[in-house]
Amino acid sequence: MQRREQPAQPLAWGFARRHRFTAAVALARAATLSTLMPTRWRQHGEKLQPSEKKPRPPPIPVDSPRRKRLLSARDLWHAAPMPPVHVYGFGPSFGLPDASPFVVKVLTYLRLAGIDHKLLAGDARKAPKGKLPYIEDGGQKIADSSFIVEYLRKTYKDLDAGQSVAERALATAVKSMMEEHFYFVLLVARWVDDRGWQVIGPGFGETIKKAGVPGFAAPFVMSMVRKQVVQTAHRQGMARHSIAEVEEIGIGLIDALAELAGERPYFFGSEPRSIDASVFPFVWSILGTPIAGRLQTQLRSKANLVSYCERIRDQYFAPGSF
Ligand SMILES: N[C@@H](CCC(=O)N[C@@H](CS)C(=O)NCC(=O)O)C(=O)O
Repeated sequence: MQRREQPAQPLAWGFARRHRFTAAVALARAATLSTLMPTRWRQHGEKLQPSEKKPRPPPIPVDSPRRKRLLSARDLWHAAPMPPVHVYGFGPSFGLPDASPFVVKVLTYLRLAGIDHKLLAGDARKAPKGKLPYIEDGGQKIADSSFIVEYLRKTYKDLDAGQSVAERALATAVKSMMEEHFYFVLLVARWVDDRGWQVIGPGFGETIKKAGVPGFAAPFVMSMVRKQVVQTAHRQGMARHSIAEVEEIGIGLIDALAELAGERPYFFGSEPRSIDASVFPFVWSILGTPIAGRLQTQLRSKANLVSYCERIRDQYFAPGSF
């Protein structure tokens, strides 16, 4: 195929046509930059010399009053009191700060460790795991008493620092014994055994009325919740035993606890540890709630556990402090 003849044109014209877009862009850039550039730069068409830039402020002398003022503001910021940890529970019961031993466990850790906190009425239906307690701290919610204690140990004060491996292992075993075994003995004594229900039922009725359940509906809600709790204890297995058998189990656990606790002020000696937060609430729940039965009689016969409980109660839960 033959090429078409191109008309002859000057060399400069061809160059201008080929580069017209590049030229237009360069012109536009220059126009924009010239309006944005500082006057001096525009006038001279060069960058500001370092000497013309805003000079760096001189360093603040170490012992100047201004430096001291700045430092003390920083120290104040760090030393400013933390807002209290918010603990959500059910509410006080029979002179105990809460009906739930797990809520009392969290309060016990907070008090043994000297962490500022506030106890508030919670709603298990709105709790992150559908159970109380949970806490709110620094904008985050933490549920389950054991995870809460872990959080408090890491964030505020570790009561178990320096604990031996053997003590740690024993603490894990005793914690499980109280929270996963003795708890269900307590549950049956309160909710399944009619003697227990007659004592705690009215207090529970008041709690649900305070939570907004109208008076006429309270008996219905109470019996519904009681049925649910009995069902839970039945599924777990404890409520399948007779009341006498459950009391036997409870007595065995109380005896074991009394042996392990010895005569020490706290479970492991003269200093409180996190295990005290798992033992004390269950002992206090039995001794403090006026449910006549073999569990309370057995616990009262253990002088070391009674004085352990009274010592922690009097020192950390003085009347009016919750
Ligand atoms: N493992 C949980 C147990 C807490 C728990 O069982 N809470 C009970 C009261 S003692 C509860 O909130 N029950 C309400 C429900 O199940 O709806 C913890 O350690 O916090």
